[in-house]
Amino acid sequence: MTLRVDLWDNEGKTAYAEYKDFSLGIPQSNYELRVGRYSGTAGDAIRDPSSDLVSGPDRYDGQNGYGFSTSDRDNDSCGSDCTEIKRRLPESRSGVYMIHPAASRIPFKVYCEMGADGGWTVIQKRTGAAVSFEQNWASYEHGFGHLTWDHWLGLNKIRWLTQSKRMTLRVDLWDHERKTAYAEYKDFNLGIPESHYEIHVGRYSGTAGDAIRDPNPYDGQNGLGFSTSDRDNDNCDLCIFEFDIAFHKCTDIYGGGWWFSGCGSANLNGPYPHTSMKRSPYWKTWKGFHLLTATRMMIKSE
Ligand SMILES: [Ca+2]
Repeated sequence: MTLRVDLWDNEGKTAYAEYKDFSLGIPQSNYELRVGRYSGTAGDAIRDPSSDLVSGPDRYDGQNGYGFSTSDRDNDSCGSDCTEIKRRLPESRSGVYMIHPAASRIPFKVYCEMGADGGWTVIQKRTGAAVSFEQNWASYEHGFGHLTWDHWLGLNKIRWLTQSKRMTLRVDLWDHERKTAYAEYKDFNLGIPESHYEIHVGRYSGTAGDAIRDPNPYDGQNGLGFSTSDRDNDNCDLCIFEFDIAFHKCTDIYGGGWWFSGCGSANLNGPYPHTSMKRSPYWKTWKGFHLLTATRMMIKSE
């Protein structure tokens, strides 16, 4: 079937949109909408190819593939986080979704990792050097990168998410031999902007080691504020690197932006490639300072 949509405005002007291969899904899929190739004069509203930029417009307007909703049957993709969307719509697949946490004034887009254990909201992902994580405070606060691959969601959005619900943080790590390890923390949340979004994590479980809550005060990072090259909130006043290089800002040696102490057992936002003067992404309790080739941080509500 071809679908034709005719529209008239209050000046009698008209426009149309035509879609090839129009069909509806089975009732159990809530009659989800499927359309193919577009032509017309009204624009392709149903398949709106909105970008996957983290810092792009805060909207996701595509409707292709969605079920039908009425006031008494909510099948839209909006939830307060990925966990809620997955619970409500168990068939949901991994991808970009619009969410609206209670603490946030506006809805925004996130990447949802939909697994057998529920829906996870991705807050950080790295697979290579294409997206630079050498960014300033404003970028780390509002987010950067591409939702469908490498990105940082943004301290303000992570805070809204953790303010609204009790969250578990999961950190996934990969090394150059494609070995993998993980760390999970209960009760993950970020403090207010005035506290520089200080990180708080609870009980640890996993295989990568508890790098964030290292008992050594120079290595432990729990309770510390976030630092970037232009905002020094770390616990390093005079630190020594490899016996002879003195520095007072952790980002000078470790790069990126992180909840540095002095400077700490983890930083997943360090620069690639490995040959640079700065340290690459590391999780000391798993691989020491050896380069991690890929990392992902994501959160799930209880
Ligand atoms: Ca410092």
